[in-house]
Amino acid sequence: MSPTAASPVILIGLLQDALVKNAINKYQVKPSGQPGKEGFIINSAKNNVIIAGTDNSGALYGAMELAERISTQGKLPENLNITDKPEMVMRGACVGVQKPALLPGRGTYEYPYTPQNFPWFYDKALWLRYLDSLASNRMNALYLWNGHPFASLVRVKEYPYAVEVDEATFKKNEEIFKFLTDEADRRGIWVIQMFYNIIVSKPFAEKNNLKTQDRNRLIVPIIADYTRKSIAAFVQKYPHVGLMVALGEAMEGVGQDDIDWFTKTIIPGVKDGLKALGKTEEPPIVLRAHDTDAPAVMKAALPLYKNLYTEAKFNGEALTTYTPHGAWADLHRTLSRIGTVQIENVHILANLEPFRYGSADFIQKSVLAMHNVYEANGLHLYPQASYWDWPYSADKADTRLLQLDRDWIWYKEWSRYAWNCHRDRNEEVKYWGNQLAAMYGCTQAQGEQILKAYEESGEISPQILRRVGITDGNRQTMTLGMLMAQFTNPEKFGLFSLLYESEAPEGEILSQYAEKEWKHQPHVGETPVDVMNNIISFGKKAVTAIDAAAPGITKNKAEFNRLKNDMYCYNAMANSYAAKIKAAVSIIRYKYTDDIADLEKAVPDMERSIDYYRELVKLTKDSYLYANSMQTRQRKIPVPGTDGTMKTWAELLPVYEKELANFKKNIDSLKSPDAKAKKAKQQALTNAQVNIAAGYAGSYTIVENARPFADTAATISGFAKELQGLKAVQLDRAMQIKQGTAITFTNAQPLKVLVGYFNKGGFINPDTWHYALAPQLEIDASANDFGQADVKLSNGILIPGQPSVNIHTYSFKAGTNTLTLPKGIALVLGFIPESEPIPVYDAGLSMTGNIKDLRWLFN
Ligand code: ADA
Repeated sequence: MSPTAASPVILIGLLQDALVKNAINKYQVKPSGQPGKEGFIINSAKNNVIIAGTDNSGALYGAMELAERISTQGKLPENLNITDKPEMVMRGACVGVQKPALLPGRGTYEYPYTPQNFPWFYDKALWLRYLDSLASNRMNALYLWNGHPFASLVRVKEYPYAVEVDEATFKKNEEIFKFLTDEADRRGIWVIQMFYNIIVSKPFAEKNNLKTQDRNRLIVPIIADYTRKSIAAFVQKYPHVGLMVALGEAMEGVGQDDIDWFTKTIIPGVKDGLKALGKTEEPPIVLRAHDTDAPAVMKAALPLYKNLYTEAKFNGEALTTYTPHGAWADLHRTLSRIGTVQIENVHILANLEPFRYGSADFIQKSVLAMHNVYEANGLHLYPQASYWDWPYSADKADTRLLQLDRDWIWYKEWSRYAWNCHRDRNEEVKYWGNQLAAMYGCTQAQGEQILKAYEESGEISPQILRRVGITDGNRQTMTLGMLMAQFTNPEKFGLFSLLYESEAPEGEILSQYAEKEWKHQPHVGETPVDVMNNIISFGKKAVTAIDAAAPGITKNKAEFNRLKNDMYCYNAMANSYAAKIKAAVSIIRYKYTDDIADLEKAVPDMERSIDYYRELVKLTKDSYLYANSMQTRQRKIPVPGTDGTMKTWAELLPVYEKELANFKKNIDSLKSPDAKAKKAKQQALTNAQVNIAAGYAGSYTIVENARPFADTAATISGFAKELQGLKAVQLDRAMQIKQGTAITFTNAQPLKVLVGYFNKGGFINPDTWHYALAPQLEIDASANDFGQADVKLSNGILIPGQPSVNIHTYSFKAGTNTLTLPKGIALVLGFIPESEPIPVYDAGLSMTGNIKDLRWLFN
């Protein structure tokens, strides 16, 4: 062939194809290596090109690689000799078939697949765009998340009534599901349907007089039978769809039931489906490590089923660090070492919502940590923001923006590093600079400035959350700010210690920092004051970089302006947080000094923090619809977000203004001699009228030496005065450990039940499993259904030899009700009228002493 020959021939095939083999021989092509699964070679053969994949996906990726090179170079590159394959074997993204708010009369995650609920689900053109973008990022999995998809997709002969969509919708669902799985398959993408246990459909629940979900439910035979048959029907209908299982949440906490449910219901369901089809090829099952003892479940399951994967959250429901360690890292490694593939779930990004995020540096380091620290080999990526509002972003625009477009760089960065994270950093700066220059029609240098803006701003939210945040969970929306009480007494807001122990570099939280300062001890690792200084500098640099790029923008100007506005938002947020951290350091110092001057010193910093917050209000009020996409009662921090409220900065501003006004007022009151030490008068709570159904161990009145358990000699040695004389329920400790607690009662008026939980420490500490786990929204989305999530009276009762006790309240309407508590010991301390306020404070009854509670200063 001569160089002047007509168009070059590009041969695309599989390595084992005869045509490919012949061409390789004929042109004496010597590939530079052996591509593995999903890999490919690209070689020049004279002026023709051979692309050979190990498999179909490899051939597809090889063709895409060549196309990209042609488009960057503007011509067919010469002398190609490329061998490539992905590092991570599973590279997937997820879409939530879920909504920002609950449907009327339904619980969390209960969203039937219908055109009313999810118009976008039936939009084929949108699916094709999304699948194309996944394929162009060489992603090979698409996860659909839903509580109970089966009643929208399959009909089970024995339970026809369980289907919860009408006939026309059922047909539509069949059609679109088939379309989606076929189209995904054509692009080398494997669809995986996720579901939670043990949720059942509404009609199924009503017919069988059950709840659709119940956190404290043990395995119920009819639900097991229905679930097994639903899974079998699903596998029969869609043998090429994988399943992803969350054993946690709507089932009694970690324990044997989880193992049984997986090995006696789910796996047999899949096998039944295969048997009915006469197939032996096992579809993959991904086991989530969420709210379950995944290593124990895997141990029991592997002898029964081979095609298993595990999955756990990378940094909880946030992005906080690329240096994870501690118990959470141990869990990931334990799962990886089972020998199956461990997939890293970049779950909801509760601290990034809603601003744009695109730090290639942070993301590359995170993927490196997935391999090196967690020993994992898969990625499961959530949308960058607005997960609950798919496909839309939170931007205010005449036509809503699609996440797919807005967050292109998020998907592209993660998938590029999932394919290969061992890339040279300098080259990466050039690569992304080039991508951004192409996107915005600017110079390479300006493209690199945009990358810089992303990378500087990309440190801000991770650092804030991991140093001063309350939780890695989506009950906190970090970009909306935090109350000062949450800085000074985070333990009163359900401080989630795993965030600090595993999902942050080694360092100190505010209280540790203050203690060390007071005792003149050296600091260890990253301190809140370091972060305070860092974020100010990151914010400034991000704004400078984006401003430097601005004059050169010739394409996608509207989007550039939104990105620029986000950089200004990051800067204002960083400054607002920094000033508040500074104020918090002085206020916490007051715990040691009792010197009002320390409080007064904090006032100007709090004022500055609010000034920056006002700026944030201005920057966001015309650009964002909301900060957080989960707009249910699960949202708790900075303030509860019930019924879609408290989701914008403008709504939060008066809260922060009020807290400052209260602070000033309380400083004044501290200064006036008669008001000093003014304490809320302690009044005993009133017993509500209630009839408790028979069958409980008995009742007792809260007095000193009362016995809370019928089967032990333990006695109460101290209690908050408010509890004096309350009629409590005496419980059977052994039964509580074995079965959990369920108390049925009838009340003519609405009431609250006082429940005491022992402070057992982190939820992954197996030494304390005999204590019931207090409500925890990180692993139980229903944990505030009765208003029980917050601690009301901390350290409220003392039983020698036991950990201190935090008292929560559960609200019930008039009628016959059942209080159900998880397995393990807990106290039921009485019933009070719903209208009676319960003081929220720390009674200090603990063996380890009181942590000074400063919350009152801001009320
Ligand atoms: C928590 C979180 C939920 C969901 C869940 C999960 O309960 O609040 O929104 O993300 O975890 O499935 O991991």
